[in-house]
Amino acid sequence: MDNLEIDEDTNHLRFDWGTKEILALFDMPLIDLMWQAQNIHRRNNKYDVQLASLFSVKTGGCEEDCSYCSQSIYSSSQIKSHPQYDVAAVLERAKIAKDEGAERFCMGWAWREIRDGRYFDAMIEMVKGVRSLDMEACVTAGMLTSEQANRLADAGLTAYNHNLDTSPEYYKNIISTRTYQDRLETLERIRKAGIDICCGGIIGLGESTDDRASLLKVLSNMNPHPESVPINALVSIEGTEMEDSKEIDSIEMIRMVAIARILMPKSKIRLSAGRERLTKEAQILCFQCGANSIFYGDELLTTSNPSFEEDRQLLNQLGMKFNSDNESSNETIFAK
Ligand code: SAM
Ligand code: DTB
Ligand code: SF4
Repeated sequence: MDNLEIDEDTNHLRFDWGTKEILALFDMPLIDLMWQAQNIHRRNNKYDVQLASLFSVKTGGCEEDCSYCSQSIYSSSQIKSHPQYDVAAVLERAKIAKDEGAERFCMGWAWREIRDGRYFDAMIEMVKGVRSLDMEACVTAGMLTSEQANRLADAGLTAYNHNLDTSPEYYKNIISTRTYQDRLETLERIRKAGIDICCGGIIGLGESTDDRASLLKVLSNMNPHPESVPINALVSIEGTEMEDSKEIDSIEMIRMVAIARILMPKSKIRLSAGRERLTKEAQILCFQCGANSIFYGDELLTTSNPSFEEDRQLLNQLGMKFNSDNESSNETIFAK
């Protein structure tokens, strides 16, 4: 890919995608759609993949009622809940993730919102510690105030993950303890503080194609686009309201990734939850038409993910570089 010309001109990025146009993409024959997405991907990005490691700093006991989530107090899922880990334990995990080859360390808290005090102070120390390991730091911990966003920015936080999950229209069917507007307001505070936005959604919640198009419209009408866009497939967890949901077909994941790539040419599109259910071939098609980031590590928050070894083997087979800013370390890690 060394001779690849990356398009530095961002003026062509669009922030006015309309629902009809997006629905037309959903109606396109898959092969044509993939061709279009691949072209856009090639013009705008190197063919590499960002490895992001995820660690649950505080698990369970969340006051929100997200119907897919095992960490909600409204679910009866049998998970290993634990209070917030201390700073040293989290940084030890970050170091392991770095040694395994991760570029970004994402930390999750099962909170409706961050409260000020010793837990928030510890979060700030974790962010500083991860940054001093020369890794990108991402936090996901629910709603936050402008002051908190500014403190996180001062600590060097790279990105804040705050998903919209689904369309504004379908949202109330999934969550009743907060509104879409609450979510948008937190996203605005993150942006104003100068922190990158990581914002995406879930497919497989029983939503329609219109809902998927509507979610992608909200994301692609943000200016600037979210720097990263996680696309999750529902992992139906026993004890949640969604435990009996039907698994999505991998083709729906490929289509969602391809359309996200067309609408947001330069964002990192992250293949997130549900990747364990995708065959190698389905993942390859996702990479081909635009996915350029994965969660890397044996666990997500309360569910499993492909192992480091499996992912290393897959990336090796594909000859795919990872962590573009850190190319010199690739060979060492690939050789393991
Ligand atoms: N509490 C914070 C929040 O909701 O923003 C942070 C953690 S929360 C678990 C992060 C995201 O993970 C959710 O917004 C949702 O998109 C995704 N997620 C949670 N459970 C999932 C599941 N069972 N399947 C797929 N995605 C899931
Ligand atoms: C995101 O979009 N997906 C990740 C991360 N951001 C925090 C979380 C996936 C959670 C999957 C279900 C679980 O492990 O509990
Ligand atoms: Fe809480 Fe986040 Fe789970 Fe919703 S998705 S219940 S906010 S941890």
